[in-house]
Amino acid sequence: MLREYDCWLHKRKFEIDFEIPLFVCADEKGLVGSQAVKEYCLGIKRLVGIEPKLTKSKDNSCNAVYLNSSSASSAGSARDEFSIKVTETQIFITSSDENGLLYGVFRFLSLLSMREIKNGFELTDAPASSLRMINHWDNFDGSIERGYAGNSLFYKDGGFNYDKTRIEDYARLLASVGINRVSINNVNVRANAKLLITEKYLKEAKKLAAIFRKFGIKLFFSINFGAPWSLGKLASADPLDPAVGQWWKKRAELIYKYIPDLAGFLVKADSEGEPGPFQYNRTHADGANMLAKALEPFGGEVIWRCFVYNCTQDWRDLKTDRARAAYDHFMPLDGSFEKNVILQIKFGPYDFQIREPVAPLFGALKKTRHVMELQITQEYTGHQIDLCYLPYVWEDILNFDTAHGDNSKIKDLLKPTSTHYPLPTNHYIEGLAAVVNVGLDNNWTGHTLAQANLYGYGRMAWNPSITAKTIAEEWSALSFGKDTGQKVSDILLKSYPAYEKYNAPFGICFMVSPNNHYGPGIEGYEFSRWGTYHRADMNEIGIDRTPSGTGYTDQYSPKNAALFADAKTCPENLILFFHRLRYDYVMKNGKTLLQNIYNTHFEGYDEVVAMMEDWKRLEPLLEAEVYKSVLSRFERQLNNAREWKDQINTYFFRKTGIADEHGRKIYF
Ligand code: GCW
Repeated sequence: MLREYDCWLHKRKFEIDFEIPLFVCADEKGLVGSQAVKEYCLGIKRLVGIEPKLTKSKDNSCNAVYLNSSSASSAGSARDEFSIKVTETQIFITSSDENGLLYGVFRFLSLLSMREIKNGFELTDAPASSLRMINHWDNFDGSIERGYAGNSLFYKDGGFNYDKTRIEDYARLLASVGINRVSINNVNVRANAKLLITEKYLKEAKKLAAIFRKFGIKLFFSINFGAPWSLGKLASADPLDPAVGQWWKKRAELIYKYIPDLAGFLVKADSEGEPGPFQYNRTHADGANMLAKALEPFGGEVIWRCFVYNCTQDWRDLKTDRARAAYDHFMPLDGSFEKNVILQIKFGPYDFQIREPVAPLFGALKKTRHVMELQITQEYTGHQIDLCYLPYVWEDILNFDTAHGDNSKIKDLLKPTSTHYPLPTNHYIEGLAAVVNVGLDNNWTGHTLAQANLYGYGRMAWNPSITAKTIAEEWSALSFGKDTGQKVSDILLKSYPAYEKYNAPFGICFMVSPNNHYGPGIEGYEFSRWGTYHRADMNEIGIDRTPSGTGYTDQYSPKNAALFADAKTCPENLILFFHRLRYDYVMKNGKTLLQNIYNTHFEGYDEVVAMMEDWKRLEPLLEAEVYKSVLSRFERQLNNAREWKDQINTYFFRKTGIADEHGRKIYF
């Protein structure tokens, strides 16, 4: 097995310059607590080459590492919190709950690996959010919707089929960065996946849940809202029909017999053709609440996605604005959801585009529990062929100030909940969910450097104030050692700006080739039903989303509404999301919009050339397999960047007839 498989939990690769006590004192009886102890021993063996010995000691008198998840000193501490304390002869990793101990152990191991553990080291840390979730879009036939790293880890040929060790390794990776929830099947619940909630598959799901459980991870199932009629043969799936509610209650009873700690259901309803409450003229609160009542007796939660929009728009319709949809549907329902309903809102109003504004529901929703959805799998960001380090843009998202009151940045709104069913009396964001980028490829993520995106997601969900730079340095040091790591980290940080520059310009979105979403397709969505138009003509491009246009800007707080509505104050990386502009519009650097489009596209391509050169210089420092596999991805990325650059530049040159002021080659 190649090293890439170990990701950031690498086997001994470089020297650890701290002397670790060889005894471990622990008396953990719980499932997760004893796993934490096991992980400690495995981790030390991995990093130092020696397996520590377990011992029990009543007092703290040994030269040892003490692991304790019922530490009195941290009573009253936050959920999942841990403390690490290092003295000359002893190490204490303590917490007040078992998950906290597991997270403390993993953090200690990574700090040790990064050579940051020394005598006197102390750290207390707790996550900023309660829900740190991974969404799988895995289908039962083994395929993964928008998956770019091989087939599903869980399914094959219509049912469960997995390598137990691999799942355990996966759960370890996730827990090591603080993930505590995983939805295991695609939100588009089709074919045999509809049967996941039947006995045949529940028996299997139970075994999978047992593997994740040890690592403090609970499962969600994606369910099909139409199940009462498609599976249960009822006349409808109308959420207000008592027979439908009853059907779900019975179903929940059955499910919880197999998995008593199932976290709940994840639901995509009335979205891109999936069934939902609109079919019965009911609201999304009616739909979500009906399911919530079925899960409530078991402590389950319903995560209800807000990705609801008209996907059969006529491109001739200039009034409907897809960007408005989530807010228009869900804002009026604020306060009408059950206590165990959590809305899951994509970070932007469209769909995981390279640059979108943060969705206006954040900060505005006051009485409804909610989380933010990100996409780690690189659907629109280069399919894990192109290098695109996503924490770079997540940092921007987390730093966005919703301007709804004080301390209203997304990262400030992320707060852990203290009880199982917190009352939604505030507008806090309870956590993050993200569509994952893993599959059966040996290195998990197709592009080895895309492992940084998975790592980074976990770290940011735990601590939204951490910077993309810090994460890049951590991940690179853990994966390549500190010195080589620094150089890899520099490449990661260059990758997002480069990708953004050769992609659709200035927040215009959706110039990607239709359906598969890799490479340019400048008018690919222009005359289709998906509601994502740029409406470029010979003079202008973009949608006017100000009050004189679709009025989308008014969904923001007054401060942001004004900021976005004025082209002069609107951030330029989003200017074409909000405004319809002439090509001769003069941007802040004194150049026209058109010239800026040309410039960024030439630059983006050149930056890929430069990243590839940087990578080539690392050859002597890297394992040959990693070096070669990443290099071959850079070669493909270069072709892609070239297509983007040339097609975009040619497109605008043909529309406008205005040449590049530097006379660079544009094809026409
Ligand atoms: O981005 C779009 C994808 C679909 C996906 C959908 C969603 C699971 O193209 O493949 O379906 O979003 O988020 O539901």
